[in-house]
Amino acid sequence: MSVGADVSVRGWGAYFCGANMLLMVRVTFFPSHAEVRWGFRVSFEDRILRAADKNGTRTILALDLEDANASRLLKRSREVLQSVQGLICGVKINRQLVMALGLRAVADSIVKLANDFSLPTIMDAKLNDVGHTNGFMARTYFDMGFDAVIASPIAGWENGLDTVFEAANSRKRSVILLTYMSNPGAETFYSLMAQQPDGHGKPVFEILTDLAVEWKAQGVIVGATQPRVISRVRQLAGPNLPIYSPGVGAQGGDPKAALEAGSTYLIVGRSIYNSSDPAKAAMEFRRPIAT
Ligand code: FNU
Repeated sequence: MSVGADVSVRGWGAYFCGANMLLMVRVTFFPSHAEVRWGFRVSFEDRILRAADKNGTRTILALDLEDANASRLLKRSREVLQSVQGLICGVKINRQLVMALGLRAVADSIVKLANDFSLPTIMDAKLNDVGHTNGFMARTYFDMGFDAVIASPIAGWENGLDTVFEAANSRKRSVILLTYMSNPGAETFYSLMAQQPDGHGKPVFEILTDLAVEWKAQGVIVGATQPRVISRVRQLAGPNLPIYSPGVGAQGGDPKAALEAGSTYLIVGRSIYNSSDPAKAAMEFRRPIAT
């Protein structure tokens, strides 16, 4: 029996299974063979779990370096990624790199490099617009190779995030929803009590957690600065929904407290890339799961 994996074309791929069977499989553009197993795309959840197991870590690198000189920025970003690649389980890109380098350059350099290290990538787009604009952005990020996008549930479903989930589901990619941000000011809105039809109040973040479950999001963002909120979201969402927690280190959150409260992954930027020894800093974030 021979099985083929077509990793570089858009269209239909033909796979021979056994003597006479010809299996036609729809394939889209895969920027790296690291994302493909037997002709099928490996899901974001599986890729990040594998990297977490292999590297013994739950740290996602937020690669947000800033530099007015684009070639120096690209070089330094690649060096940081290279130096910590065996100590992280994913890479999150934000506007710092995309605005300075352009999306295509980020895809061709950083996303590709992450794929070469078998690390999945998240675009921190915080999508929060009407449907056709959200859909365009989600499709573009996915087609540039990102495995997951971050979106804000405040836009609602109909003609809001429906297009983001459509784009993700049809490409086997993932959507992570903001549920409680890590900055101190987040409390103003995310903790607000919203009146329910039965007259009782419910904090906004609990409503957003319920929406993440209802919409089958592949994860939620809850700031590491809020361990009590993390516990509550874990309680409401059950054991399987991944909780991604930014806000450790530079923003004051404690990695151990966040993981003990129920976070699945930590998102860490400045504490790693601003360190004089990024690998040593990334190693420190492995400590809470080793003990
Ligand atoms: P570091 N980020 C955040 N808090 O910090 N996406 C949130 O609630 C959130 C985020 C991002 O502080 C932030 O933009 F939803 O240097 C940055 O990219 O460790 C990263 O997480 C944290 O970076």
